[in-house]
Amino acid sequence: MQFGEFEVTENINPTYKRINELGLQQNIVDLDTYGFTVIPPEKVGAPDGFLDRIRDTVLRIAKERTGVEFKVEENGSVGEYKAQPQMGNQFLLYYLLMADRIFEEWLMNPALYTIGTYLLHGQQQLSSLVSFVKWKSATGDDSAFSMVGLGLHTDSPPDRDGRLPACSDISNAAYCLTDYTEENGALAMVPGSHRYQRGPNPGEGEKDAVPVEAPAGSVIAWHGNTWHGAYPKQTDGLRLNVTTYMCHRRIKTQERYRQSVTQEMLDRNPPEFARLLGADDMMGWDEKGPDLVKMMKYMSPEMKKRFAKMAEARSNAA
Ligand SMILES: O=C(O)CCC(=O)C(=O)O
Ligand SMILES: [Fe+2]
Repeated sequence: MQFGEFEVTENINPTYKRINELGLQQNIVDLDTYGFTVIPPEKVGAPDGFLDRIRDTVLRIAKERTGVEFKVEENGSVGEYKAQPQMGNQFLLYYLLMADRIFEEWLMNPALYTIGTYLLHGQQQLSSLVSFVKWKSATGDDSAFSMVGLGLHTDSPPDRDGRLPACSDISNAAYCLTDYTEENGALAMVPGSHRYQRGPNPGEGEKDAVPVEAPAGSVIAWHGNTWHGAYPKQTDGLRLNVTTYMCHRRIKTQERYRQSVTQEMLDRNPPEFARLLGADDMMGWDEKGPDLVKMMKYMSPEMKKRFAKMAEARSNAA
């Protein structure tokens, strides 16, 4: 018997092997047990100079969208930035995959891809790729999205009654572009809360939260049901990240990549990229009906096999 080779789990076997090859076993145990993990820079394995390049790119886009020059060691300003939510000491740069090719490179980072594939069983689509640009609040009001305290919340969207599914529908991961310490506004996580199957009530979980400290170049990954928020930024300078939020393909994505990804982007990347961008997803058709040709072109190898078997069974029956 060989783990990683079972026939019935053929769609997840490559992920199982990749976890071992990349040395991510402990991170998987952390995620399953506590609902979050920190992947250190050496396991993130980005190429030399990548961290500086992506940080410079984020700062350039921040300038383009706000009209303000940004430096990591200086506090920022919202400038002319109009996107929601409007807050005094931070903004989110949305829709980054369409803003620069470096984010295509990041999306295919093996550690990031493997963790997302594990949490969403290979069924993930990119929901959003954003950067949180944050600095010290001049007024002391620092909570994300104007929530109280640490701003604890879940990323999985609850149903209208506030309940969450038992499985993970969402995986999220912050690539830290600056050091995360409690004083610098680290993420706050409530260990084990991914199993509660609901979000926190106002104030609930605050005393159980822990700061997730990690040096620049780390990836902090979490299960969509984990209660999390952020500590107030108390030091001068920026806290920067690139946050890659994935959802199960049966859920609506936050950003509209499936509709806007270009054929050129699909052609210059591996088939896994196309599936992350929903190229095999035919939902949302018009009077012409579903685009079956495109779906067949980009569907996973396992699904192709299942389709071939169905076609064979049909021809045998005829
Ligand atoms: O970094 C923060 O302030 C909060 C981040 C967060 O909640 C998220 O990325 O889902
Ligand atoms: Fe969140």
